[in-house]
Amino acid sequence: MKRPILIHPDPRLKKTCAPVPDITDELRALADDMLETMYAAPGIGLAAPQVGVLDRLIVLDCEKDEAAEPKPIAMFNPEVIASSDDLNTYEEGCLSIPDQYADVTRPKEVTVRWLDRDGTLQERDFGGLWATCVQHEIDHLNGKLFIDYLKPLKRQMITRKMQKLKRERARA
Ligand code: K1U
Ligand code: ZN
Repeated sequence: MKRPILIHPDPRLKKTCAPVPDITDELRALADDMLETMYAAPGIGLAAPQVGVLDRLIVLDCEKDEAAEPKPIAMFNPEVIASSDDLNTYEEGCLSIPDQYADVTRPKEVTVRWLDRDGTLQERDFGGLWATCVQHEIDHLNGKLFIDYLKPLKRQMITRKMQKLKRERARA
């Protein structure tokens, strides 16, 4: 089931999410809903707070080749356990901040540890767009948006645009 995506500003997007104590069928169903919502948007990642659930769960699929098999990953309680000193700048977007893009600089490579949908501990190195996206999604779990990396004036400008968009959507 596709779920509505919250649009910034929303207090739920600023909260720190709670670790998941164990992986229940309800959480597996939420991960499936989030993947469906992400693919439909379309997007390459989604975090639970973006659908109003304050649990530490993210999904992502950064496979760029449309002819390739999809590569969905659901991560419960994801943690960056190592980051490269090398940095990479990418023009990021966010499904909670539609049609706004800005350069964000982050570690180029990261090692992430998480629980998969069976409750098995996984650890993997990510580079390229996967590294950018997984860091963006983990930021969501800590109440941080990509616009928080921007200068205050640019962030304010984007926030005002989103307030206007929300007013227009409420009237439609
Ligand atoms: O978390 C989100 O809001 C999803 C976001 C993830 C993301 C994008 C770019 C850099 C870092 C993280 C998106 O998916 S925005 C949409 C997007 O980037 C995209 C959509 C369709 C095809 C390819 C990319
Ligand atoms: Zn986002």
